[in-house]
Formats: sequence, structure tokens, C-alpha cells
Amino acid sequence: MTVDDTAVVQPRQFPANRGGLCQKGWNAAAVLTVPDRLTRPLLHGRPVDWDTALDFIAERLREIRDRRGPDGVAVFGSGGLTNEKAYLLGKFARVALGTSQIDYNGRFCMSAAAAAGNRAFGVDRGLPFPVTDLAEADAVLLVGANVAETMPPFLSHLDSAALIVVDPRRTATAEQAKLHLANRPGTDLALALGLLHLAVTEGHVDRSYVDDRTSGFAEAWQLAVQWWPERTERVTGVSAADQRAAIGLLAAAGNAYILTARGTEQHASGVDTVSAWINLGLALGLPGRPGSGFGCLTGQGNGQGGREHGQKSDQLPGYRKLDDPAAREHVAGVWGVPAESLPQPGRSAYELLDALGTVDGPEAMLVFGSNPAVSAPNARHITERMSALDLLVVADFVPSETAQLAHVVLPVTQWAEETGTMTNLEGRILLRRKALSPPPGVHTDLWVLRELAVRLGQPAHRFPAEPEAVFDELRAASAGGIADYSGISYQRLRRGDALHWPCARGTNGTPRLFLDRFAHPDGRARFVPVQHRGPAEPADEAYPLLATTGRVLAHYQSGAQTRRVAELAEAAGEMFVEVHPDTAAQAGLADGDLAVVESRRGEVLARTRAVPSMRLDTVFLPFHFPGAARANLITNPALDPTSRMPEFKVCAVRLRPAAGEGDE
Ligand SMILES: Nc1nc2c(c(=O)[nH]1)N[C@H]1C(S)=C(S)[C@@H](COP(=O)(O)OP(=O)(O)OC[C@H]3O[C@@H](n4cnc5c(=O)[nH]c(N)nc54)[C@H](O)[C@@H]3O)O[C@H]1N2
Ligand SMILES: Nc1nc2c(c(=O)[nH]1)N[C@H]1C(S)=C(S)[C@@H](COP(=O)(O)OP(=O)(O)OC[C@H]3O[C@@H](n4cnc5c(=O)[nH]c(N)nc54)[C@H](O)[C@@H]3O)O[C@H]1N2
Ligand SMILES: [Mo]
Repeated sequence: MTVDDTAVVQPRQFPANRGGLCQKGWNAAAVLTVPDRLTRPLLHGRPVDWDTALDFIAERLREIRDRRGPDGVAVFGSGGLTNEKAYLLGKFARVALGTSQIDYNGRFCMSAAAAAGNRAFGVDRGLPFPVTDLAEADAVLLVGANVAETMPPFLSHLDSAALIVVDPRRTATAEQAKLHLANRPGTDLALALGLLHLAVTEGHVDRSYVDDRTSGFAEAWQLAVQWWPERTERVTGVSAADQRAAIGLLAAAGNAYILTARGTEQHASGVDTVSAWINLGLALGLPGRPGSGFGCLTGQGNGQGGREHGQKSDQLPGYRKLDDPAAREHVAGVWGVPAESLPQPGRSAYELLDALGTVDGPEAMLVFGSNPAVSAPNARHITERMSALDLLVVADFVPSETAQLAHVVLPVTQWAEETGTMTNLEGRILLRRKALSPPPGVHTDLWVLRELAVRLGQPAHRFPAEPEAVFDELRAASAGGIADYSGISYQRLRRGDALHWPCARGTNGTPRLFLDRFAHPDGRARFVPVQHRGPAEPADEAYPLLATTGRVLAHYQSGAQTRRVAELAEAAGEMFVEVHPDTAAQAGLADGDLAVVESRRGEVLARTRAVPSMRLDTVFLPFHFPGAARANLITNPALDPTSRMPEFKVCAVRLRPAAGEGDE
């Protein structure tokens, strides 16, 4: 590989990173040179040339479509894709395949926060303010976010703030907090209701803000009134004194923020839970006030942009809705197809994976940028469903566990080998320029989509493979939408303009939303009346412990990339389960023993890590490991009714020693 010195990747220039990069970032370059980098298409495991692979796929897709109709083919995308790829993937599904069956891994990531943000504010942008605003914060409530491990540069923005961390575990982030509320997993909604209760009874509600800028307070309060501190303590395990201390810190702060991440969102009640945190923020008068606010922290590289351009089952570019007739007309116009030809919304990610190879479900799936064999909940079942497909195609740069199941694997370029835009957590669009030449024989995702579209009968000009041409089309498709990119061009981005959407043509974008009004027609933010529900699968006699899952610093996601970098693999070691020493002892386990963690759906092998700060009722597993060490073998696919987010963060389990297992 050669370095193209006209264009260098310089992530350290971005203010959101503040001159720092996390360990993963420093080592991302190493992923570029992994020994098993894919460089040739594989058909049934054997290397073939591109024409053979693409012709094979197109022929099978046509055959399935003729027999089953367009919904016989599914597409699975990713919040790791650039805006250009996310956009073209959505268009490819709706126009070249005509299928409604497209969704993406963002469902597993930020969908709960997105839905709650839309509901309360009328628009979903992770941080409606620049991340640098946080430097002025006096207090920050971090809910279910372990930023010290998942977003290390971020903590530098919070230097001067009193941190309040809500996390069942004493994480590296909680270590740095002024106050750590170690609640029982799955009880955040009760805790948020309890804190709202205290905000009211202790006189901290910003009455004029509530009157002038919001609606629905009375209905939300009617439910929170039942959550007096002692009841909240019984349900959540957070003492009444700590609840008071938390509200006291927030109320005393001149500038305060509430920020959520996956710990509080990845629940079957995730949307209502985020709504409950927003309600608290609204009662305290935080959102839309300079120096204060509410936000949710992004996940994947393009977690924000990935949910704006139409790879979600119900969505069209510009954060438009697929079932909105005006949106269909507009986007169909840009695409040069009749609006009636666009499919209606299809299944959400888990429901889509669950339907694969069934009588009514798709018979083929194309995967771009995800590894559901490891990252989907109830992973054994999902692996079976993918294995039942007539055709599974995976585009990747490494042979992920999902690629290993595929009939066809397509070797594509990775981040440093291609140009594209990403939208960061504050809604700012960043241009990442190609810095390296890809290995010979490797093509971009955009090229793959164009080649397949042409083979499926589309005119080539409808599927440009040049990132800038795709972006220009995306701008037109997004014009007038919620996430309006029409005023953003590669030229402006190359110049270094800081552009946050919405950015209509001829404008300079919107770094801060909601200062004057929220995005609902009446300009008000909405309190949503929500009630606590608790885990979909509570602990019981047979499965007495609560398992939660998440991340560690040294590994990224399903680990497909980071497990291939020796230094990171070494730092993260093997699969483990964090458990209180007494809980371990009760199960006959000591630190270092191999354990079986078992739920109603399956079991996972993990090395016992006795951690004295763990709650007695809770165990924690990272989800970065493959095979029999997949945390998702045990997770519960119970879905949130609104966002269809699975309950990754809590299910009932039991522990036992693995001694003797595997010998038989
Ligand atoms: N090193 C590293 N960094 C990453 C990633 C990675 O894989 N590795 N992935 C990126 C992506 S895609 C994402 S989405 C982000 C995620 O970033 P985070 O949301 O910070 O990461 P998680 O570890 O999933 O969850 C955060 C915390 O939630 C806690 N938690 C578990 N159950 C509950 C609960 O019921 N309530 C509360 N309040 N907390 C709970 C866990 O103990 C965990 O410490 O990280 C991004 N950054
Ligand atoms: N138990 C449990 N499960 C979880 C979570 C949890 O907290 N607990 N978190 C969930 C969350 S938040 C997320 S985001 C998902 C993430 O899980 P996945 O959706 O599986 O995402 P990755 O592990 O990042 O896998 C990305 C794959 O795509 C490839 N890839 C990366 N970039 C590109 C690209 O540009 N093009 C193509 N074609 N391929 C690319 C990578 O090499 C890798 O194989 O996991 C979810 N699963
Ligand atoms: Mo994520």
C-alpha cells in the first residue's frame, strides 16, 4: 500500500476529539494490514474474479425476485458506513431491488434515543449543541455511558464538571465521578421518575421554562408523583440519600447537562426510559438553554449520519419518513422513479434477521458493515436464520463470523482507502479523504452497489460510484428535510467549514438547535408521560442473576477488526464475566475459573473475574468475542414497542463452573 500524500487523514484536528484519540483509533492503522485482509471475491469459499461473483449474485437475486417478489431479498446496513454509502444502500434497496426489507445495525445502537428525541423535541440530533459547549458545564449526569472506555477523548470536555454517573457497575467512568448511582440493571426508568419526583418536591422545577417552552408536564408528573424516594430506592437499589444528592448537584449547577448512552437505552423500555430522562431535563429547564442541555452520545463512526439517509426500514434521505406521501414524491423525483414504485416500510433489524429463510421471510440478504452472527441478540438463533438463506452476500474487508457463513464474500476498501463523509455526534459533517491506495483487486462499497444495480437492469448514471457525486445527489434528496444537507458541499468541507445540519442551501448550518424553539409545530418540547416497566425477563429462582453486556476499551464492537490486531487482542485477553466474589463463590466459582453463564436462550463460556465493586445481583459480559464466547448467545431479543431496540442490557441468568465441560 502506498500513502497518497495529497490527502492525509487527520482525525486529531476535529474539535470533538480535542487532540486525542483512543487506543482503537491509534491502532486502526494496524487493521489496514491484517494478514487475513480480504483481497479477492469468494464464491462458496473459493476465490473468483469480480465478474463471476457479481454475475452470480445478480442472477440469484433475479431468480429469487421472480419467484418471491422483491421482498424476497433483504439488505442489512450499518452506522459504520459513510453518509454516501448509507444513502446509496437505501436507494439500491428501494430502486434496484424494490424491496421493503432493509434495515441496519443502528437499530441495535441508537434507535431508542432517536425515537425519544423525536418525540420530545421534534428532531433527533445526538447533541443539539457543539460538544465543546460541555467545557462550561458545572454538572453532568451521565446515564449508562462508560465514556472512559468507549469515547476516551470525550472526558477531556468534562474537566470542570461534577460528574454523576448512573451505571450498575463501578466503571472507569464511575471512578471519576463525584457521585455514582449503581442501580439495578433495567431500573433506569424508575430512577428517572424518582429524580423527577424529587425535583418537584424539593422545589427545583424551572416553572417559567416549563410554562413557556414545554407542554405535558402535568401528565408526566401524575406518573412521577408515585415515585417517592423510598419506593424508588426499593426498585432501583439507589438510596434516597444518593437520589437527593444527585438532584442537589444538578439543581445547584448553573450549567448542567444530561447525557445518555447505551446502558440506559438498550432496553425493551428504552424509548420510555430516555423520555423519562428528557422529562427530568425539561423540568430542570435544561434543553435549549445556552450552556445547558440534553443529549445522547453516539456509538459507531457514523452513528448519526447513518440514521439520516434512508437505510432504516421506515426512512428516506434527509430524515424523511417513507410513509409520508410528500417525502416519497420528493425523493422519487430526485431518483427519477415514480413515487408509487417505492416500497412501504419493512421489518426492523431483529425482526428482519428473525424472518430470514422462513416461509414469509427473505431468501437472500446482502450485508454491508455489520457482523450480526456476533452482535445480534439471541445470536445462535440468528446464525441459524442466516444459514437458512438461499443467498447470503457479505461485503467486508476481513472474514468476519458473518462473512464465514456467506455464499459470496466481496472484498471492499476500508476507511483510509476511500473518501466519504461522516456526521459526528453534534451533527457536524466531516469529510474524510482517501489516504491510502487499496490492495489491488479491492473495490469500494459504492462501486459494488453500482455494479450490482447495473446487472439488475438499472442505468449506470442512477448509481454513481464517485463519493462526491453521491453526496451531491444526497444533498438534493435531503433538501427541505429535517436533516437538510443541501448547503453542504465537498468544496466547503475541504475548505474546513464547520457545518452542522440542518444546513439549507446558502446557509452556514445550525451548531445549536432549540435556542428559540423546539422543532414541533407549536415550538414546544413535549413531556411524555411514562411509567416504569422493569426488565422484560426479571430474575427468578431458576435464573437468579441479571446479566448486562457492553464494551471494553481494547475491543471494538463484534471484534471483527480489533481481534485481528495482536496488541489489542492481548490487552483484552479472552472472554470474561465480571461478578462479585460472593456471588461467584455461591456458584462454586473463584477468580480465574472458567464459568458457564446460562440464560433461557443459551450459554456462554467465560473466565470468572471477581470484582468486589459489582452488585451482588448483577454480572457483566463484553460482547466482543466470537463462537462459544459470544455474549449474545444469552441475550434477550425482547423489543421496544416503538424503536424495536432489543434488550441487550438485561436478562436473567445463572452461573456454574465449566469444569469438565468440553472434555466429554
Ligand atoms: N472501546 C470501544 N469503544 C466503543 C465501542 C466499542 O465497541 N469499543 N463501540 C462504539 C459504539 S457502536 C457504541 S454504541 C458506544 C457505546 O458506548 P457506551 O454506551 O458507553 O457503552 P456500553 O459499554 O455498551 O454501555 C455503557 C454502560 O452501560 C452500563 N449499563 C448496563 N446496564 C445498564 C442499565 O440498566 N442502566 C444503566 N444506567 N447502565 C447500564 C454498562 O455497565 C456499561 O458500563 O461505544 C462506542 N465506542
Ligand atoms: N450484547 C450486546 N450486543 C450488542 C451491543 C451491546 O451493547 N451488547 N451493542 C450493539 C451496538 S450499539 C452495535 S453498534 C452493534 C455493532 O455490531 P456490528 O453491527 O456487528 O458492527 P461491527 O462489529 O462494527 O461490525 C462491522 C463489520 O463490518 C465491517 N465494516 C466496517 N466498515 C465497513 C464498511 O465501510 N463497509 C463494509 N462493507 N464493511 C465494513 C467490519 O470489518 C466488521 O466485520 O452491536 C450491537 N450488539
Ligand atoms: Mo453502537
